Amino acid sequence: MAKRKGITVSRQIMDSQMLHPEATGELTGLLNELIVAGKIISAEVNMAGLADILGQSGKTNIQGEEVQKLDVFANKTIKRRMEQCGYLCVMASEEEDGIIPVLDGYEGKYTVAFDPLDGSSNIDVNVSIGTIFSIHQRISSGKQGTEKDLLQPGSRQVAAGYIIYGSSTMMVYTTGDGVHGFTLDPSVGEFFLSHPDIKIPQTAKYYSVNESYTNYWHDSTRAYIDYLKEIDPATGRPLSLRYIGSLVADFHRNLIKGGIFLYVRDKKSTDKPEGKLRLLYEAAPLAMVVEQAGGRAITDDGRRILDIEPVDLHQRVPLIIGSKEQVDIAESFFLGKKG
Ligand code: AHM
Ligand code: MG
Repeated sequence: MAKRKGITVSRQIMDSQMLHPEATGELTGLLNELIVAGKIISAEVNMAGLADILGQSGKTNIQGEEVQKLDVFANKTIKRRMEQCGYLCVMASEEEDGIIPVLDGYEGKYTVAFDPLDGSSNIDVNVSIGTIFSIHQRISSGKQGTEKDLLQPGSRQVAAGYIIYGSSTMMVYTTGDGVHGFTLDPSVGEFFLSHPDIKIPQTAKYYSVNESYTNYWHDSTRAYIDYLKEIDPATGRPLSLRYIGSLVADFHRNLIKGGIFLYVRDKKSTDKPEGKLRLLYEAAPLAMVVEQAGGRAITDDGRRILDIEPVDLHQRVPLIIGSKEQVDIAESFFLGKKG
């Protein structure tokens, strides 16, 4: 149950709009539309065990992965709400190949890139999954937006965040003035402020990596993960491994408790030379959230995720993200200064 502080997410968004006299209310409107989409998806996710919607639709997305029915539902729900909200000029979804236009006559000044249901391989086993979003201001000047509007670095995001469908549904977002977390109270259908001004603990308690890839790891990855298993004199124990395989859920736990998540390049990555995760739909929005919460997000060659200039809507990127102190240590291993 949400800690009832009485502040709804809409109120909070409105309050931060007030801090910017130049604001037109369009970003507020856009976030509110995303919240409605999130509530609809949340209801559907909660019903999934009951309704005959579970299982796979038999199609694959452009990444060649199985698309499950709830992914399709989440994708459609967000698209339909967004295409006529009047605040967007163009969209992109992890589930679709090209850019998604908005309805004629409804063009606005923002773009949104979204992963409609991240961690979808976990749907039918009741593990937390989530919707991730990234918002930019358009840079093109025509009527409809273009791909160029979406291919902007994460440092230019005006808002980013996620909705996690877990034991409760939460929305975590930033508009560049800290990170705020809201919990959905299903009895009234409202998100209430439950985690004001989230700060990620500087020291990590957990590490999240798919250890089954050990045999493919480069020496630097192996040396770093071995280091994490050494006894920390400060705590008398190693870091604990927690890996759900659902990025939003792994990220969220580490954000609240302190931790580091890694999905880096390995020796086997011939089909995915840059790792698995996508810059626009996963890495960049979570990087904005983590930095706003006092953490760090980099690649395995030390580049700041938010500085990367995207060249492709679906480009993948190696990701190291989490508590600052721990990302700093990881960086020294990956850059060959330790290990
Ligand atoms: P998805 O967007 O198709 O669900 O894939 C992304 C997911 C992430 O949520 C998760 O971190 C990762 O894939 C897990 O991959 P792996 O099974 O290789 O560990
Ligand atoms: Mg995903």
